[in-house]
Amino acid sequence: MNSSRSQELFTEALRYIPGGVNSPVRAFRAVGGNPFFAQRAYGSRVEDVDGNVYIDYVTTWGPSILGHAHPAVIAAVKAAADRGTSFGIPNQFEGELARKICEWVPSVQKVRLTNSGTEATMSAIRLARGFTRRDKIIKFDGCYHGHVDSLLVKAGSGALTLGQPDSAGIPAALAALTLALPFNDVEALRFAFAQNKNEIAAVIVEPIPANAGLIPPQPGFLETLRELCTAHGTVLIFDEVMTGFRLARGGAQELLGIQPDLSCFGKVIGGGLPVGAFGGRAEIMDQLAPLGPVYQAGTLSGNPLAMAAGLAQLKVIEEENVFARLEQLGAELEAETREALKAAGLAYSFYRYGSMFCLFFTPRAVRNLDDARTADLAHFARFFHSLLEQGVYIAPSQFETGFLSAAHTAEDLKRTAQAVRQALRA
Ligand code: HOZ
Repeated sequence: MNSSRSQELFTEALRYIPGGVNSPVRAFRAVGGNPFFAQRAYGSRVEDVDGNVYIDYVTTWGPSILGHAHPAVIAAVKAAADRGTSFGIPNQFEGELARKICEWVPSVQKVRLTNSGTEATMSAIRLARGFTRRDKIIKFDGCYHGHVDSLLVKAGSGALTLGQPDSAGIPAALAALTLALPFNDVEALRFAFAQNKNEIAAVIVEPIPANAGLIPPQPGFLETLRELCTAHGTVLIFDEVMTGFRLARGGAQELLGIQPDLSCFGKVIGGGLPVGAFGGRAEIMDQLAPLGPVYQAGTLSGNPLAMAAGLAQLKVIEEENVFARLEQLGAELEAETREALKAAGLAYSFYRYGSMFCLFFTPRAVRNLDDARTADLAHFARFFHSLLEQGVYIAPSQFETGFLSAAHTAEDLKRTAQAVRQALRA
């Protein structure tokens, strides 16, 4: 496989960009080698600058739920761009997307749009602190909520991939306000609430953690969390940046039947353009400026291009019954992967919700970060490179989730299954 142009571009990028990338997990550090550089992407495929074409299971880390460059999304962006790329003045698209979010996610009565998931979680935490007038927050080991100071404690995703779940540069005094607990551990949760009575402003959680692989919540865990938050006047924040508008109309909270007080979104609602959103109970959201004392802002928030792309994508999801198609594709991929594991004599753990999936290179049932960390990372790295050689691209980290799009075909899945069988022997 020729990668000479990618190598040239990476060498050049290294001179001007730290590590040559604008987000660390892209750097291939966990799997070895250098990243390829994308030239274009369409449907289920991404093509690199050397002309290699891959079946893509990263899908720009989740946003491209319809596949890359879906005609409806591209047309909407072009039409919006013709009218101006940014106004810094309210525009009609913002209201339309806000209404859609509130309609699809019943726990969200009001919503504010941001430029990224990180901005959404950062703002939701500030809002919860302002609303409760408390300082401490609880998060869970391995959950990743963007690169927010107070949330980069035992974080997942790129931070975990590089073995740095706690970032340098975060004042100890700030980190001390974040209590990090093991996911799925009801006793630890009860203990933390009992030890910090009237002090916990918020609990933030990925209801289905998808940034340390994909970890299923155990029955009763999120239910107990909901009860404790209600009993203690603590704001429950679901980070649905990954799962929102992907697992169901109402995201993981619909699937699991639990309503948070606030939710954070991103990815799918921007159709591949920079976007984020946080929303929830009106009495909490109304604490935001200009109505209330909690400040939050953004020059490009509600950007017309991002809004138009997101609206176009949601429209197609609605009209084309996309969740049903994704479930069918996901079930097929799961069946093929389980067959391949059996053929290879490997008892590795595989988890899937709709179009999100993860193969953990460990036979252990994965319920929390410690379980995820038992994965054989060297075997994962060999698997990754074998797949890449065979034209299949998955995230270059064991601690990320795979995504299917509606553009993936039965033929794609068949080719992928063959590649997986071979890669498992690597
Ligand atoms: N898991 C990250 C998004 N939720 C990957 C994207 C990145 O860090 O660049």
